[in-house]
Amino acid sequence: MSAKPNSPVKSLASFDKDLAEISIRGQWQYDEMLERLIGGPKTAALPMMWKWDIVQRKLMEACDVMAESFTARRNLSFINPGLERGGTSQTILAGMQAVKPGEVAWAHRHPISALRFVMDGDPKLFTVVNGEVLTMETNDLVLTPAWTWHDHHNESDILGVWLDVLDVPLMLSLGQMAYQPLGETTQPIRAERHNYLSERTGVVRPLWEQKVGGSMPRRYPWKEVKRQLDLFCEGGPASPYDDVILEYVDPTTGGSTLPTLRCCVQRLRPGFIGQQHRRTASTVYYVVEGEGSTRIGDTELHWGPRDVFVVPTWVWHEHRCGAGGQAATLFSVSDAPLLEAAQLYREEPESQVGRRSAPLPPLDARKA
Ligand code: 1HN
Repeated sequence: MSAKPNSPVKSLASFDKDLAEISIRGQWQYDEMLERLIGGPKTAALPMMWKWDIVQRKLMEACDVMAESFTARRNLSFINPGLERGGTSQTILAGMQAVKPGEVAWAHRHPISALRFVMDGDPKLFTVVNGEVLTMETNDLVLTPAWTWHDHHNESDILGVWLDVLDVPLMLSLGQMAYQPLGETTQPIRAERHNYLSERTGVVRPLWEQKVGGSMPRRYPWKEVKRQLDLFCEGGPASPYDDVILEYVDPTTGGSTLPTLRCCVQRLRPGFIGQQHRRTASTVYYVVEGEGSTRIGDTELHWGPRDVFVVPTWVWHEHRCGAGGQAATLFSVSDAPLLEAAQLYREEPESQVGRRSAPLPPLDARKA
């Protein structure tokens, strides 16, 4: 006796509907998506640029429209039109914030890790982080790690402006979003500077104390960063993709500035034409100085001072220094540390991170 052919009692589509009604989905419903993702990761994020002249005009308008900053920050966030959840990339939200003289952006905290790269700074512009005053001078980097209390103060007579970079879309996708306003404008400031935790992560520390680490208030003064950047630009091989690129480090771990975000500063020296590469990390760039262009997939972006652009996940891209004979300096933030923790960080055609060994002592180098 031959086996009876399997005659379906209902169509697969109506079976799928039955399953949906009881909150179940057959794995086959992922087939189409998985097929589309061959060769991925593929992101819906688009290569995008926000030009400073346009953003500046809107920031000025925001100063009129939104008279006082109060709890809400006068922040204009850069939204990638390819992404449904918002965000500049899949994991990162970047934007620019203006604080008028005399204003305070009220104290609050959240699980979002954030950082500020100062555009128009002053010794009297500062953010208080967990009771510690972090001065915001031009091109300084200031961290507000996850769950740290922070409020911004402008006691100068200039309009304070900075780039905000936060891991908002990541926190949203992890379901970790939360918010805690302090309920007062300002948090208490530590009375004595010698009690600052951030004074324990420099080149010396109190021997009688336990080591500190983790989410710390931290400022990276531009003066120090620039000194090292200038130094490494003096010669020697750099990255064929990024030229002279330096990572901001957490001095307590030697790793990235924040658990989810890596900050870098790079200088494309005059005449630099970068090779093409791609990374699983997404990266937001801020142009500190100079001009140049970045080709991202089929999109060519010509950038100048204070422009912001985003290189999405796994898209081939290449940087070029502008033709004017001036170097270009870029500050960038990526989600690389997060991907590294999940063992998902990859680069093609090769990994440039930690590729070379540090210089040998001159005596050993002579023998090598
Ligand atoms: C935030 O808390 C700040 O603290 C700036 O200055 C921008 C964008 C989205 C969500 C929270 C700030 C922000 C933000």
